Amino acid sequence: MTLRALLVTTLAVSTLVAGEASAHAKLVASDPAANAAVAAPKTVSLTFNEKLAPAFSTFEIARADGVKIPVKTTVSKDRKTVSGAPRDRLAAGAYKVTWRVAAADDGHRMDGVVTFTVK
Ligand SMILES: [Cu+2]
Repeated sequence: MTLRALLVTTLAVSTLVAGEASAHAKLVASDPAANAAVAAPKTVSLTFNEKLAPAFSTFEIARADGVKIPVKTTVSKDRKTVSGAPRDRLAAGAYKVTWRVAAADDGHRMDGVVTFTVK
């Protein structure tokens, strides 16, 4: 291994360790999966790596043109998954799920977006 390669590897490892040290809730899975093209889903669910504070953890679904799809979300018993059923069947097109959650342990808030397409 050259010195340069060693330096790059060391840097990559420290970045990884720093990322894992933060206790923030991270999205680990979603259904539909991010960027997937699927049949109209009956429910949308997002799973995180740690327990959430249910009162501060939810998501919204919007079409590509910004129109929101009514959805009531709930947090699972193990408090790691937020799910909700869109009130109406989702028509073909692109959708954006904008989530906001708070970690149960330290209350830190995180947010993000998952997109998927209905065929
Ligand atoms: Cu935190």
